[in-house]
Amino acid sequence: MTRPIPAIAGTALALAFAGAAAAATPAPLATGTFATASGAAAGTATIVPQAGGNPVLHVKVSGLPAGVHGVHIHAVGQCEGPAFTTAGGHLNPAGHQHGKDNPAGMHLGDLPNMTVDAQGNGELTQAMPVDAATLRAQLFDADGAAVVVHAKADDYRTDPSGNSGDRIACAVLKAG
Ligand SMILES: [Cu+2]
Ligand SMILES: [Zn+2]
Repeated sequence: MTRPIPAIAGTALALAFAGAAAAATPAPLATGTFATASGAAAGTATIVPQAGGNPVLHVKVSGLPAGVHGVHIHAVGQCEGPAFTTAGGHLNPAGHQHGKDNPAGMHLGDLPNMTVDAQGNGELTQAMPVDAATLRAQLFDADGAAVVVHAKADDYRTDPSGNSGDRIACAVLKAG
């Protein structure tokens, strides 16, 4: 009866490796795929939980106009082009005004501007100001949530949307 012992040890080792892999790359809290006003695929939004810290949002876009663009989490998970007004206003459970530079700000959904390069590519990484459980509850309420990219830069101050102009890409956030 020597065979079961190495078999059990091997299983334990495999589980240990699986656990380490899971800790290194946790399952996303939320994911979404951007579409432009004309319906073209334009990249992804992912929110990933962090060990010992708040979740981090990562936006990666392609095929968008070069320049500096406002990006926000909006309060409704509906992206009906071309205007994407169905996504509602900024995610704002605390009833604040818009923008980190606004004395009465900011919205939970407010994010830094994203620069899109001459090839149409842009990336944004931002730690969220709340923990995973709080964010999950706010994103996945009855009407969901979406990430929106705007035509112009967000001035971080002007209510309700930082003068960031038209909505040019939108991604409905889905759990996991
Ligand atoms: Cu917005
Ligand atoms: Zn806002």
